[in-house]
Amino acid sequence: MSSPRRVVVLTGAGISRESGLHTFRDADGIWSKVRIEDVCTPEAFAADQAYVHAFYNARRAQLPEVAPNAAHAALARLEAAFEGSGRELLVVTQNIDDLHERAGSAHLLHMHGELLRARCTRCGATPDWNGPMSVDTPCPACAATALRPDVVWFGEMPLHMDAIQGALERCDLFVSIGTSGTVYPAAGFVQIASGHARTVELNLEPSEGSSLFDHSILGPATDRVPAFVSALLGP
Ligand code: BJW
Repeated sequence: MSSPRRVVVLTGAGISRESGLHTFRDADGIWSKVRIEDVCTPEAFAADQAYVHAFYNARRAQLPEVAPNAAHAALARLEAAFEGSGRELLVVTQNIDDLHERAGSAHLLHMHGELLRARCTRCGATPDWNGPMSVDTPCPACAATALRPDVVWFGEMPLHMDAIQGALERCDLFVSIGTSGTVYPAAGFVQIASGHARTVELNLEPSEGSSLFDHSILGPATDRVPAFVSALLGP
């Protein structure tokens, strides 16, 4: 494998599955228990804030019970190995958990937001958030009771899109890990990178856009990601 200099890795819920967090669209996934339209749109939040807060409070409360796995650790190892070598790794995650940062990834963008952050719909503050949130919780910046989870719902613009677009246009290797390739704009990243970059998918099963990748490596992330990183770094 030739040595890439600028790598973009996109991760999805599959990378955190073996840490104990459910994916969305697998048979036992979140959307098998909760309706997307009840929790994952601005309209759902407007209709029943307490229900949406409860959904995210439960997921936030799960975070201390789970730990990064070997796949998260391998990506942090790759970033550390690139440090000072003139090579770059950017991890773009669709996940709102904090497992990449707990594994040690620092060059990381959360395009669908973060569970551990709130957003005030009145003043725009985005404070760190560790506990539960409710319709009565005051914003620490302006005291308005107008907080929501700082996550990206359907119909909303994902975060950091300019930085992500630029990195995709510059990269020479694009790797997609543990995502079904059903949600845009992330599902279209492979097409932005194709042509100038090698594209590789690491997933349990072929994703929706599998045929768009140069290579598809199937299997559990905790096995395939460390092996892929080791091959990339060489002996
Ligand atoms: C393993 C594994 C193991 C399991 N090892 N692998 C019609 C056509 C095209 C687009 C649209 C359309 N109508 C509307 C749209 C746009 C819409 C969209 O894409 N809809 C589709 C459903 C059709 N997108 C949006 O609205 C987005 N915004 C937007 O487009 O703004 C306009 C814009 C225009 C131009 C440029 C930029 C923007 C916003 C999308 C927001 C998504 N939000 C969520 C919730 C976030 C908060 C939360 O977590 O609650 O994000 S939905 C949910 O899906 C979450 C995820 O990040 C996202 C992707 O899911 P992911 O990660 O792929 O999980 P799964 O479960 O789907 O797949 C897991 C995979 O792992 C599977 O393949 C397994 O096999 C695998 N796996 N175990 C390795 N051990």
